[in-house]
Amino acid sequence: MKPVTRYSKNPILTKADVPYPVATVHNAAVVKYNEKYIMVFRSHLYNGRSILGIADSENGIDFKVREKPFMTPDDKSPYQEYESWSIEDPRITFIDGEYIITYSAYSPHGIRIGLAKTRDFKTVERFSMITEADYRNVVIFPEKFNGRYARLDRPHSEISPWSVWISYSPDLRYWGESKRIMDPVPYHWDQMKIGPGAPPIKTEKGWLSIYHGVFPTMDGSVYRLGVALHDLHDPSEIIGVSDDWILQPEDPWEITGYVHNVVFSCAAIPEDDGTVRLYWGGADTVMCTGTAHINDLVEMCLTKTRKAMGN
Ligand code: BMA
Repeated sequence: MKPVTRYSKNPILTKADVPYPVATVHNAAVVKYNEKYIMVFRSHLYNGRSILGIADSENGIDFKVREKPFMTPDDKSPYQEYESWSIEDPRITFIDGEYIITYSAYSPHGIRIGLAKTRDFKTVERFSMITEADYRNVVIFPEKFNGRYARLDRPHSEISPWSVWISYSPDLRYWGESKRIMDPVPYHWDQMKIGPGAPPIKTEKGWLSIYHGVFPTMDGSVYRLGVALHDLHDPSEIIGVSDDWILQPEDPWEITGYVHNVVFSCAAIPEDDGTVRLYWGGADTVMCTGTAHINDLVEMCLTKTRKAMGN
């Protein structure tokens, strides 16, 4: 069984749909806003650096890109210094009446995570840089735990494996009580590094987290997607991780592109019918979508399970 059914007319968004010059459209955040869908997507400019565009959709599949980019590297202190190269890979969580956007900020000082807020997707305000260098893949849970926000992220390190960590915050600005909670597994599809993908989805059996895993081959790295289930009350506890991936590069636009053999997700939207609509970038070049049954993904975590650490 393939847990994810690809949309038959993928890719759903490409550079041809963007009314200003870009080389790619990929790694997008998608959220529901006023019963519609909004996509905030990454694009490479022709100088190789990335900005964030924005697109609207009635059905989550057909998106219309707005005339102007949504976010570009800031030209004001204190953000300018840390975003001067690029802003990339947004994730969006709706919590406390606001849409919280986290994104990777690239500069000569490394990769930090910026946090910005919007209520209407017309204006957006930067709130804080929430990590030092070098982090990526920050996703914020859509609920608080004992009054505190929680996030998953993935620090880089020369020493330990590139694992998933959790941290907490009273105010979205100051983060702490950081703890490593999930490791890559040697000689498995995600042995080289793992990183949070979409903000976690609440299910009856736990928080479902879609993450990416990377395997090094003689032909470069292969990016796939997997699933993990976190305890509903204590998200630092992982109930189970599916030993099998849920999606790997198979379509031509996932196998070939700017970076070949990549499916990379920053968004998944639970729908009322028990499915989840997944979004992923194909080969760092185009945006794709597909659906899965939430119960199937949860079952994979519970029955094809492996431990989150110590394998
Ligand atoms: C990661 C990030 C992602 C990208 C992926 C595959 O390290 O840079 O933005 O999609 O590599 O190139």
